[in-house]
Amino acid sequence: DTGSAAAIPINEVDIAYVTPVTVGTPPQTLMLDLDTGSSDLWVFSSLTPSSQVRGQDIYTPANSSTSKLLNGHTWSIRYGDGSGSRGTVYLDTLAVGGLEVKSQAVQTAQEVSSSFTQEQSLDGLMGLGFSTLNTVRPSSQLTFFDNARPSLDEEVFTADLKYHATGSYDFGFVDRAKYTGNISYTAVTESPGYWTHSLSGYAVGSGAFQTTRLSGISDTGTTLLYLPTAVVTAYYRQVQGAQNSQYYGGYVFPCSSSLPTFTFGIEEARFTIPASYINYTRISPTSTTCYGGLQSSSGLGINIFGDVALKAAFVVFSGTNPPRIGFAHK
Ligand code: 0ZP
Repeated sequence: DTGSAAAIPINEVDIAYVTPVTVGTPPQTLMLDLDTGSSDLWVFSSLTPSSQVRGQDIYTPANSSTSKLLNGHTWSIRYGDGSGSRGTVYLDTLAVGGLEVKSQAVQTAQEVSSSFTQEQSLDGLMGLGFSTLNTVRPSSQLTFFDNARPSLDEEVFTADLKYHATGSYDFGFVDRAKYTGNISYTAVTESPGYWTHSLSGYAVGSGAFQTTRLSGISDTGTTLLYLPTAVVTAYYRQVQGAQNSQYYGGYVFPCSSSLPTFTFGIEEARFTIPASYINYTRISPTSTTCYGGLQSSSGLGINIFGDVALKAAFVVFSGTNPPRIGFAHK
């Protein structure tokens, strides 16, 4: 089996991408953020207090003939950015782009943090990290990918995220039409449950490629690219007026400054992030100060290859044993 579904930016700066997912019988459609940095599938639901719901679509287990309460099970998650949610668990049929899993743990929110309430276009998350990260207690649950795996043509999913446009997630196949040349693979360590791998180095603009192993996680649920301070300072040294602003919580620069590209290595292959992706956004609609798409990872304790990097490539998450990740040009 295979599945293919859209990855739609939720705003004009690609802060996150959502994908239509159907839950239950008859199908209830929700727009979920497919997140390779976590492993919980949770949704706004009829159990979420109405004071915490502001325009999101919800899952109502009572309206699904295939829903079943997973008795005595609860979950609670906190993300890197401080947002969080918690609740109870149902088992139900879930489908993404035509690929169906019959007994998927669907974690129904009984409480969501205010940042979720404020994000109208995000109805929940679908974790695509390794199942070891799943927070359901007392027995942890499998991700959609792990549940679908036995029936997939190939043990893979791919992410084709696009700059200011709709891309796609595919399950069970690698679509030759979505990339050019070869796919460059590198080893993945799945502990503690992220898609952890290394970059073989980097270059700023037309500068020399610096060969150095940078370990981090490929995370579709993180908006920006977070790298070590030394790399980030080397980049912003090339940007007129750039400064690391305590006030804005990261590197900012005059929107009129010209930015270099940023190249990263996956083994022998090189991928270049266009300058436009790194000129992430204006601080406010009328400001002439812009916020960088490349930021320091020092506060996070981990390098994160987020959407700013991932959308520069076609990315293959391969669930083989051992797992690996592949990058191709597109
Ligand atoms: C984000 O990237 C935010 C966006 C965001 C956060 C902070 C500063 C930003 C500056 C400029 C632009 C974006 C920024 C994601 C986000 C997007 C859209 C709507 C949102 C509404 C509410 C909250 C976040 C929204 N967050 C990253 C993150 O936590 C990490 C980060 N922290 C960046 C600081 N900077 N991503 C998680 C998925 C998010 C959760 C998806 C919120 C959207 C909703 C995970 O992918 C991160 C992961 C790994 C961790 C080591 C970073 C994680 O927390 N996993 C949880 C498991 C627990 C491990 C068992």
